[in-house]
Amino acid sequence: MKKLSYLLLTISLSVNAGITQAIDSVVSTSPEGASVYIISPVDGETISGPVHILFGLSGMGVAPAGTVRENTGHHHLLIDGEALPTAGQAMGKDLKHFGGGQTETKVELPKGKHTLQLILGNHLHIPHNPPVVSEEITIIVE
Ligand SMILES: [Cu+2]
Repeated sequence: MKKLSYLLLTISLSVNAGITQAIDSVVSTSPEGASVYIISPVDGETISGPVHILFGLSGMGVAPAGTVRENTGHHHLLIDGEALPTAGQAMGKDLKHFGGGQTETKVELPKGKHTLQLILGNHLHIPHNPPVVSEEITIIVE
């Protein structure tokens, strides 16, 4: 009986290890001090016409979606988002993905107040751990 329970314990430990490994392989870690930020426009800026947004990243590199490389990711833009994406899950269509490795974009926004925020995602569009998220800025389109 003692042998059997030892065997069961061994099996359950290796199953747990397998699950932890699977989670580790989809969520990428981010290095300490990594940050993403919106270079332009600046918080509170009033803009007429299309909004040209420049993305900044420090402490990490940009890599296209699908590219597995340590300490890299691609940008995701949240426009007028109410909540940040869920940790450990691929980001969906409520954000704009820049899977080609782009570091800027031009968007047409209706007149009024809008918020912009950047979130870095790994090769599978999953936020890093800890998440690399910019400050949310507010702009006015006229
Ligand atoms: Cu993505």
